[in-house]
Amino acid sequence: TTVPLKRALLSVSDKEGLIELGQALAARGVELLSTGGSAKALREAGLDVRDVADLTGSPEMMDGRVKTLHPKVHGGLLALRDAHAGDMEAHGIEAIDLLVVNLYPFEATVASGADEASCIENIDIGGPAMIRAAAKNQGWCCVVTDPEDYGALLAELEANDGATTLAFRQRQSAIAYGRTAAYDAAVSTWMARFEDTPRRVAASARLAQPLRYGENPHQSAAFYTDGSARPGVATATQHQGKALSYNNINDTDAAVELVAEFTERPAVAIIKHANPCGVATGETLAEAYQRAFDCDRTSAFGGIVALNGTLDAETAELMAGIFTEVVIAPDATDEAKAVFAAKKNLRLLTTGTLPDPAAARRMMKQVAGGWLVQDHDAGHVTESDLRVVTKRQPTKAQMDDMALAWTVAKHVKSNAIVYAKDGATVGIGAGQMSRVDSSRIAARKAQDMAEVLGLPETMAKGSVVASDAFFPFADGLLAAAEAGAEAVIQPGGSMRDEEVIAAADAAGLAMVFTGMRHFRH
Ligand code: 93A
Repeated sequence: TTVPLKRALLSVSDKEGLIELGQALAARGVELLSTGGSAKALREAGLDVRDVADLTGSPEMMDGRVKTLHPKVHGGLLALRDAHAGDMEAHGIEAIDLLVVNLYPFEATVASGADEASCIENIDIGGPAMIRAAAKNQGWCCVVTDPEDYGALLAELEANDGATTLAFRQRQSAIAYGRTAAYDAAVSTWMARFEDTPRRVAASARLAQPLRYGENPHQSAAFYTDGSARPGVATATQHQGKALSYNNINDTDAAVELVAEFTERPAVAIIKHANPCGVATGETLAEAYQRAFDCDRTSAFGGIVALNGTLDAETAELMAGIFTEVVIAPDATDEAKAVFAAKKNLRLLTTGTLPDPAAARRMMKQVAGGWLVQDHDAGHVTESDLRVVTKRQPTKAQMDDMALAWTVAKHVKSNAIVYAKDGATVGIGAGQMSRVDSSRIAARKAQDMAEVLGLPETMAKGSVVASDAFFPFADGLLAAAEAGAEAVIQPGGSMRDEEVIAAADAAGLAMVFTGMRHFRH
């Protein structure tokens, strides 16, 4: 089952490590076959190379669209050296024992924002065809699709006297089919970009980082990126601190996606266990941070903080005062970085810009035996979508606070209840099985923080409240009114809307309906 390596075909777009590989193979007496650019690079390094066009007797044509699509190439890759010996002899086919191919950079071309013609030209046809052929013929042929595996290949040859073992070829075949599958998934996803229904799942996942463990230490885990250029946790630059954990990545994502919803004023979101425990806007980021922190100082301990603007020294000083796991911002000043430098365990990440919350993308959730796929919740209501349903009209300040509370509620696990006042959340209730419990928890938080801050009455006094889905009964609403809320924003649409509106009127509340729900589970 070991096959001595006599002839190799090298055809690579990413030329990294090509020369060294060519030299090492040549030193073992391997005959090198190669295509246009790869052959040129090898020749320039002084290596003896045979052009594929010379093997096939057919020149590269159509701007390279057809260069290796030929029976002499595919026969050489696919032939069973014993069973097909007759055919090989009859058609003058020479066995190819090793295929080294990496593909036209389709994903990178799409990510660079190139025009459609360039994207299409970067769909590799000959490369995947050869990869699949060589990978199928694993009994005889070895395939390598990633420069990162060149070292392993050379070690294999070294260990086996210039031959490859079946075990190695099987491993390489699995990698190879993984690569062509991901490649075709990326092409399919791109081609489906005009479709509005999520029919196909992007499977162009790339291992970004093995993680020490998953949600818990007994679960192994890894982080995969989808190759998209979306600014955020997957593409951020880490400036200091140890590697992010599974939970850190999950929370950091929640933080940056939430804060990106705020573009008009400096804003800060603090996340714990994927839920916000404080979100605030302010004149400055420092003010926004302080107010977000004051929403729930207890939970903010060990939290993840996202900012919508450049982290400055003043804000960094405030954050350095308590234990914070991760800070993520579009950028950070040198002074801010200097403040954090002393905090070895704090991770600082910058994203360059903020992600666009309105950008279309798909979300996937795995269930046993399958995946649920849906559009990302880019739902957004503007003031003109809102319907005032109570006798009392909300004030301008209440409208602003309701907009904030509603936006935050979209990022809180259901059932979500969010109290807000003067541009900051003052109580958040998340993830309860009953809405009235979420309401009570949020109210309780507002009360507790008032005590911590030494205020005479609850932080929710004179606040507004947002509910991510309708109040099915008046009880949740009345609990909010009792807690101090004076205006309510909610989707509406309950069978008992009339009863709920009457209760709001009786309690002297202003209430608006959004007509849109923001479940998040
Ligand atoms: O245009 S192709 O789809 N047609 C082919 O016949 C073909 N053969 C190899 N692309 C083809 N390739 C690709 O060319 C390889 O996958 C590799 O990415 C690239 C190497 O070209 P060069 O050696 O000219 O730089």
